[in-house]
Amino acid sequence: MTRLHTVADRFIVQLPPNTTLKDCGVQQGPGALSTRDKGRFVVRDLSAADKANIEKMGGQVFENRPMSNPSPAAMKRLGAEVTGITRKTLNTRATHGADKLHARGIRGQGTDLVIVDSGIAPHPDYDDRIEGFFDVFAGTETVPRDGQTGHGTHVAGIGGADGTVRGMAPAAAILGVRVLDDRGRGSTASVLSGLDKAQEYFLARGRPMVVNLSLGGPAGPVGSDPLHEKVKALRAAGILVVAAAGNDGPGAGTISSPGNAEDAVAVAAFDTQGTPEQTDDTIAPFSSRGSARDDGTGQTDKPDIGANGVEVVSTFLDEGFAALSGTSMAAPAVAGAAALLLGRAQDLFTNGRLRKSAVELVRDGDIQRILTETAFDQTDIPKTSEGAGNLRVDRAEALLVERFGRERAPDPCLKSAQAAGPMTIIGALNINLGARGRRRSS
Ligand SMILES: [Ca+2]
Ligand SMILES: [Ca+2]
Repeated sequence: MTRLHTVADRFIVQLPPNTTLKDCGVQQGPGALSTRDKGRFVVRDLSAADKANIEKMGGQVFENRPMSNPSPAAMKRLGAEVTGITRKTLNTRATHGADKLHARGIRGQGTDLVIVDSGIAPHPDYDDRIEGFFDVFAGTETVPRDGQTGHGTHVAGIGGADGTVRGMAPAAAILGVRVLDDRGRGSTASVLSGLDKAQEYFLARGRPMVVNLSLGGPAGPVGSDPLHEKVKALRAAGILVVAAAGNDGPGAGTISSPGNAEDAVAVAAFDTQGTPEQTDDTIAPFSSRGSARDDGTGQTDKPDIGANGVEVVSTFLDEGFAALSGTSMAAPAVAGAAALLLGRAQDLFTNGRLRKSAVELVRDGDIQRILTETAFDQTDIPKTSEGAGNLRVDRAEALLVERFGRERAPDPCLKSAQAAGPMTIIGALNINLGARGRRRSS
């Protein structure tokens, strides 16, 4: 087993184009943790001389920082049974307008929702829709599982459960990528490996994709964070990345990485106050805040948007349920909403009724703009707390169609040429694992 979560004495190297470690005078040896270099990132031990050589050749050396789910102290587990819990945020779907889209058959079908987290425990509310599960520590596909925290299981349910709990995108395929260990610990390197895997899934499956990152670590200066570049690369490929803002509020400048990445959609946590209207919602005190002044950490325009993040009921370990609080719970509401929009967009596009494909809408920043422009903005809550405001996916869908819809189908020849464009299937992975495989064989 590799030890990607171990951060001491490990470095992340970004090599210059067409350059190997050997070219930089660094010998491959037992210190190499990963030769994964799709993003030209390599993780390994380095001596001071190695570092100097790499930098001399035009490469960059970054620290491998600890990453985890936002502080569990700000998350409350209220119970393992959904029955008997009359939680105020059972209505996450309704308050964000997802119910209206579900009623019209817009349920995220045809999209992939990737939960990059502590794992996903099998659960009857989404079991048969986990279409892939990769463990970066094992370096391989495995059966779906979660660590002791149950964190990823809870996050997955908010995004895509369809049972006792119904998530935002109940028909999206769920892909699990485990980047935090049994105790919820990971590193920049494990998250980078997880994002590499998401990109592999994207290329293999050729479907619109949203990646949810309900995790983070301390934010450093923008140029010192390889996660920022990785997120940018995913966006450029047409993959939307949604990240928790962090649970380090209410102080200013507390957005964590990778939520502070320019190309990530950073999500703040709202408290619904137990009512379906968003007019009385407040920002949770723990929700990380951006900063009004540019401090070099990319926090001036963060967070981007907010969603329910207090006492959110979702799936949990042992096929149970729990109510948890955190920006970790708000992020998958936005990720699921994005899956609804992307599924809708791709459906309209393939029928010649939309001018852009789902991938183009992500790549060009349109999905993010549509989500933020339609968010419910409370004038008395500052942008550094709520970003553009509270998620309203029903209004976002309307704006999507208004802005990019077309009256008539285009010339069929042109349409097929466009459809063959940006999403090309270049390979296939063995991705049918776990419950899906079991069900098929039973
Ligand atoms: Ca409310
Ligand atoms: Ca506001």
